[in-house]
Amino acid sequence: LQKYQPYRTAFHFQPIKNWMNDPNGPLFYKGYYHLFYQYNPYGAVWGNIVWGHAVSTDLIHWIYLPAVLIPDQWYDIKGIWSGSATFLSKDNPVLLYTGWSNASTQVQNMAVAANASDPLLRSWSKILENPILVATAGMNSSNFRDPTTGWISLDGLWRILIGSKIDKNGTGLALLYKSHDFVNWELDHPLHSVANTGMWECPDFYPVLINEKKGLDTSANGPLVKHVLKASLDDKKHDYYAVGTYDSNANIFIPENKMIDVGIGLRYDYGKYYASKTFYDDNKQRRILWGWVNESDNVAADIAKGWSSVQGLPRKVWVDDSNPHGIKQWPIEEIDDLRHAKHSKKNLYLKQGSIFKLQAKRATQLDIEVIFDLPSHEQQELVVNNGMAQIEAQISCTKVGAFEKGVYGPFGLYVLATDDLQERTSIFFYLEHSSKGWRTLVCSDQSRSTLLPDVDKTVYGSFVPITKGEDFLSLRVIVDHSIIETFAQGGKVCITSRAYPIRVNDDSAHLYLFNHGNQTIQVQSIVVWEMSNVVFDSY
Ligand code: DQQ
Repeated sequence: LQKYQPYRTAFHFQPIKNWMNDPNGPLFYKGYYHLFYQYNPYGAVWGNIVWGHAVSTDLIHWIYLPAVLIPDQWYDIKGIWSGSATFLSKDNPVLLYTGWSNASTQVQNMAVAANASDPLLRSWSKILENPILVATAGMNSSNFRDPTTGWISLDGLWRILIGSKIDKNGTGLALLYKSHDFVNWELDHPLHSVANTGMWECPDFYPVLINEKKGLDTSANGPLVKHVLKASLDDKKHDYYAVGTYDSNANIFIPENKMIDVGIGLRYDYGKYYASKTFYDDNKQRRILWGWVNESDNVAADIAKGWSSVQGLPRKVWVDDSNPHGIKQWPIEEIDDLRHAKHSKKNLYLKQGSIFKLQAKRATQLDIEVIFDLPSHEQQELVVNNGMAQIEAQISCTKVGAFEKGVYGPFGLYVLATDDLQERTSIFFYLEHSSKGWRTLVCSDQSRSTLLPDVDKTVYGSFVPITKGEDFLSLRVIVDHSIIETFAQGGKVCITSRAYPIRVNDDSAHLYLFNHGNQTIQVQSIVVWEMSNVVFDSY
């Protein structure tokens, strides 16, 4: 391992070393949050996958525990792939996972807590009936994986989803299975499918309350409830979701808007964020989302530094009507406990071309909240964020980031910046004029984030829905060495990015506000907190 590790994070979850990918089976049990994750014990690249394990009482301070599931049976000898946790009863958590078998097929297996009185759930037993679910005639056993958390439907039977693809036309789908005992499963029907979306990995399906931040247990349904269906698109490596209605009598899911269905509509995150999974946190009655954030450097760099990937900060998710057909996401409140030194400013005016340096001692670890006046009160176009709009947003952000100056913007923040701005990652708003009014973009521009050549510097971005009555634009940006998580407009749009500056260290990193647009931009307020380091323990 490299001694000098500037890109390791201070408060994001990552193992001590080696490769990590999808979060698996998150749950809360007897006072502890559990995180399992796809892990390679032998290196910093994907392979030899087991379920790594860590526990925490606050979702921030983690204790590393030994892996819980390792390949030792014919049905999972090539790898313990992704899956989920379900409580069959209060003291009876079980895990479902995909095994990569000796014949290279994907089969579903179950493990039960071997000692339910252990709050750390260190030991799990694979059941004798495994594999409990295999691909049947007409299905492709290479596209059959990632079981969800189970829920109980109106008929009293357990239901789960498994991600799949129908080969001929690349239709991605979530297969619905039913069971009376969680061991014997029968195919019900595909819950949902969308043409040309390819393999659906890691499906997730959960209820949300309309206009309430409170979360719900996975089996909940009723008149005030909507459901979110998420799929991770293998072809695009993005997590797409749709909000809709789940009829738990007929067991069908109807998306609110067919134009922005799963795989062709909204994304959890417009940067790097994949194979995510939610769980219901009984402790604080909220639904929490975990997502995998991979590296943007290269394999050789990962091997040299000895690790690859981090998990995004856990996010609370809910729906609200100011975000048509969408959800909102916000870092869990526990993150706020890491804030210490605070610097704030009010009523700044950013003239055309201005760059304003903000005070922050260690600008490699920051939590920033900034509110701008909405610069134009002319009509805002409510963009339908379908695939086309996403391509347009990406193109506009790339152009603006590189050279374009507009009327309103680009304006925003330079993070992880050197004092000569040779290295900087910019998170900005830009208002683009359209025939229907202004369209507001939020972008994360990595093109100058590092002087290193061999890094993916793709610019990310999305349109932001600005609803009537909103007269501000807001950003929360959390910086942690090599990861930047952006939450725009109260969590309506999220962008996660990675940066590997070589001239920025804890003493030399800077933070700036900037405005390159023609019009002056008013900053109503900006608050910058320096963030503490989290020390992880091993058991
Ligand atoms: N990762 C797992 C699979 C899943 C994929 C293997 C998504 O189960 O489909 O590591 O990243």
